[in-house]
Amino acid sequence: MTHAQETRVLEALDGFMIELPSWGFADTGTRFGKFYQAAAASTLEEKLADAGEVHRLTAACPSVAVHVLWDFTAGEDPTSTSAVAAKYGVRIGAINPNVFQDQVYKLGSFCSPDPSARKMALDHTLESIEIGRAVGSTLLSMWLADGTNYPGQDNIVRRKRDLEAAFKTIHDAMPPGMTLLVEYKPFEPGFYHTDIADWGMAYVLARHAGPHARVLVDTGHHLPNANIEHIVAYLLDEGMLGGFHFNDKKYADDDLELGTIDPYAVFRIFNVIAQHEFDTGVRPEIAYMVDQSHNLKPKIEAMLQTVDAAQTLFAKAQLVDRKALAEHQASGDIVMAERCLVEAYQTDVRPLLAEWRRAKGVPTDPIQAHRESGYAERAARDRSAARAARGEKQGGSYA
Ligand code: PSV
Ligand code: MN
Repeated sequence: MTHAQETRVLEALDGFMIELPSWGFADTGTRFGKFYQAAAASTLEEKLADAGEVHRLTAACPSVAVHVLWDFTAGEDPTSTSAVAAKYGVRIGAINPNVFQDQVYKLGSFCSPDPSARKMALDHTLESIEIGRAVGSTLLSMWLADGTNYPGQDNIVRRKRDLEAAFKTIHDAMPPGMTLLVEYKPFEPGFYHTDIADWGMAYVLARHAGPHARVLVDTGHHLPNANIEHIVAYLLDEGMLGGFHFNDKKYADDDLELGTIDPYAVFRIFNVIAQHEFDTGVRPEIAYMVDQSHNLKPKIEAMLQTVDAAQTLFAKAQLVDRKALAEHQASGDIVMAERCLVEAYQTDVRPLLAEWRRAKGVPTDPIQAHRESGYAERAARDRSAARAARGEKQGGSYA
């Protein structure tokens, strides 16, 4: 590796910050059951503490995405949350309104045929914007569970138009500097159609909403074999890529740690981002966020695995010889063009990542350092006691 390549990787890592999801530190499960961990976070403070631990060990995760209904108590002053976050060395990132949990949303939120459901979703989202304003957040992440389960269940175009109108109102209610991120998903819980099924629909809705709306790509929200980097390249070229929700999947929205199943696919996504930066000379503004729930692994370790995978694959993508690649592409030398990608992907960047971590004053092996710190054991002990004091259900033992 040349000195110039090393410098490029180290600088790229400096600009590659990854937001953690508060919900990734809590006990979650599948619809078949939940396996409790004594160290899992229950309160927002515990979630922020865990996120702070990940940031302390990586220097790469300074912000935390929050889910309004899961994290905030109605009537509570949200600004106190910023202070709690600061206590743990992090800040509040994307605000995620929750318009899918209440009984009223049985037929949808903004797309529901029931005007009271549409109103409740809008009111909640407008309140979420106020929370975002209070905590200084610059991102409003919208994912809807809206969809239908049977052909003929509802009028798809009526739903689209109601959604467009809602997003326009939401967009215009945002304070300056806030971006609306529109997330898509082709399935679940709607199994016939979802109202924002793919990036094209998210793009159209974001465009209709106004200039401060972008598309959010959740890597788990695609049908099998979708070419995600192609989608990312298009959105980047259109100036419409807002951010990512990182996770990996074998089948559907499995919420596995990034790169556990298909690391080359993640590399290819980072490759198109690096290519865009090379072509335009501008580093695109992208909100890199994790969206995972860890049902079996210890949550902090799972998060550390994702951060490590993201940094490793991001670093590799910086090593593609873009000049040679352009020449091979122009001359139609497919084999050599592909080799440019594969060689970068196969380069061992671990020593360089270790160098970056040493320069930041963080451990070169964050998982090992976390295990040695005793944090998990302390959290298990203290949180079990706290849950017992609150009369809440106890989790199982910390594995
Ligand atoms: C939905 O599957 C999703 O990806 C959305 O981003 C939600 O906010 C998140 O998961 C948590 O349920
Ligand atoms: Mn998501």
